[in-house]
Amino acid sequence: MRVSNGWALTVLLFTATPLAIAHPPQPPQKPQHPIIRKEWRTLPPPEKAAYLKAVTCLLHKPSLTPPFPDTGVLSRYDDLVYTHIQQTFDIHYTGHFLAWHRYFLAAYERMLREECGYKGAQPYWDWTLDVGAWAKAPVFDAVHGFGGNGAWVEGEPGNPFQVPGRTGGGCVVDGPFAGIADLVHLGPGNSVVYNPQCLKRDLSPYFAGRYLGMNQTQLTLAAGDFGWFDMVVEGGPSFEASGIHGGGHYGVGGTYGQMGDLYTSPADPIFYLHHANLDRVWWSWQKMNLKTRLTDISGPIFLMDYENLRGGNVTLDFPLSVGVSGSNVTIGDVMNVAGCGKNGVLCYEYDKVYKLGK
Ligand SMILES: [Cu+2]
Repeated sequence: MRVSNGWALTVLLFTATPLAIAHPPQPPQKPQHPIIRKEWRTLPPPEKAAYLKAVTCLLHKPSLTPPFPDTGVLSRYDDLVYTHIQQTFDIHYTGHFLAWHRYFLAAYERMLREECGYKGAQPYWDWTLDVGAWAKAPVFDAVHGFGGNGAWVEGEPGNPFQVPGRTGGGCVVDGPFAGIADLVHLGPGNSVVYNPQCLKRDLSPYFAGRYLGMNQTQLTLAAGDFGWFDMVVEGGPSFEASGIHGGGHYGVGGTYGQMGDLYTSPADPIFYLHHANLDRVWWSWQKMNLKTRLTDISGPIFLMDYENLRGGNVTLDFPLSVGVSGSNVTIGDVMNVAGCGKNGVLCYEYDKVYKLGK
C-alpha cells in the first residue's frame, strides 16, 4: 500500500504543473459516524454468520509478527494472542487495564473489518441475561454461536487451581471451532512456541452466577471514582475476590479452558465478546457523568502496586501498544469511544448502556 502510494506521489510530482503542486487536490473529508456495537443474541443469523466467518478469516491470514524459531505466531489472530501474552504482567491489575483492553478490542474490530471484509461492529455479550441458564447462553449455540462446553475432564487431585463448579475441561465438541486440533497455537501460560491445541472450555454455571449477575454489575457501576471502579471490575487474584472480569474468564474457561488462562485467553474468540461487555460497563459508568469521567483515570503503572510502592499511577499520557496490530496511542486517546478523530482514535457506540439501579 505504502509502496504504491509512494509511486503515485512520485508520478504526480513529475507530471503536475507547479500550480497543482501548490494546491494538491484534497480527498473529500468523509464525515465519521460511530459504528454501533450490539448484543450477540440480537444480531440476525446472517450477521452472526458474517462475524464468525471474519473470525475464521483472521485465523487463516498470515501473521505480521516477525518470525522467530519455533514460533507459534502463525496468523493475524495469533498476532493479538501473542501481544496479550507478551504484555500480560503489564496490562492486568494496573490503572490502564480497561484502556489497554479497549484499544486491543478496537484493533481486533478494525482487523475484522479492514482485513476480513466484516461490515458490522464488534458484538458484546451481556452475561447478566444468562446467569440463570449458563450453558444455554446464545453465545454457546452450536449453529448461531461459538459452540459450547468442553467434554468433562476429571480434575487432578491436589491441583489447587480448581475453579468451583467447573463442568467441562476438554475440547469444545460443537460449533464452528470444534474438531480442529490446531485451532490454538500458543500457550498454555506464557509459552509462545508452536503448540497445536484444540479450543477448550470448562463452564462453571456456579461461578458465572456468583460474579456475573446484575447484583455484581450494579455494585461495579456504583463506584464513585475510576480507581475504585477498576478495582471492583478486576477484583483480586483469588477466585473468591473475582469481579465481573474474572467472572467471565473463569465462568467460561474454568480450570482447563483457554479463557481461564490469564495469558492465552484471547485464543478463545468469546474473549472479545466478554471484553466488549466489560468495555460497555466502563462506558456505561463513564456516561453517568461524562464530563468528569472522560478524563478520570488512575491506578498503578505496575501490577498490583495499589500502594504505589514500585511506581506512580498512570495518567492520560500513558502509552498503550498493541504490537504489530495498531499504532501506539495514549490512554487519553481512548477515553472517548465515540471520539471519531476529533476527541480520540475510537469511533463506536453501544446500542444500550447499563443504568444505575436498573
Ligand atoms: Cu487481558
